[in-house]
Amino acid sequence: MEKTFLMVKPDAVQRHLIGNIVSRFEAKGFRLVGAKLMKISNELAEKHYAEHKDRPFFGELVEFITSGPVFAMVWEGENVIKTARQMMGSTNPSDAAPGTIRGDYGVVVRKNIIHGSDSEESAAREISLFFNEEELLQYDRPVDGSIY
Ligand code: DAT
Ligand code: MG
Repeated sequence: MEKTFLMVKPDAVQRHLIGNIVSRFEAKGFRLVGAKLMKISNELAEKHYAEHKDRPFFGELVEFITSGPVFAMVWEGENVIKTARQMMGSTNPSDAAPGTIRGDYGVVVRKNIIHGSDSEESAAREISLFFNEEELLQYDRPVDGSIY
């Protein structure tokens, strides 16, 4: 089953949005297979955002993502990578549709509430950066028979 890496960013942890965000993916029918509240080191932040290292906002981005606790998660489900990106909304909350997470809660691009992997390759890379294999669970849910 496809997996993606999602992370509630420090702004949204401070704003008590962890539960709301987790609820959306639970209600959708995706399965949570790993989660932890953690403080990201500078080294991990630079690896996670390596594709942006030459962008003018890279320093600010690393400073923000390391500024306080984040809630890191792995979710599983059919087409979860693409669907989670749609549920998050556009990168800039001012372009994000109402009903999406960024559209409902974000105002500016620097504090856009949530991260989500954008491809199978980035999902595999990001999951292995943030989680050990023992931290990812496999379990059955009777409700899956009503989702699939
Ligand atoms: P996404 O998080 O939607 O995958 P991205 O990978 O292009 O977006 O950028 C990573 C993060 O960097 C994004 O969530 C917020 C920040 N960011 C992107 N563009 C920015 C900009 N022009 N100014 C400041 N921060 C920006
Ligand atoms: Mg991205």
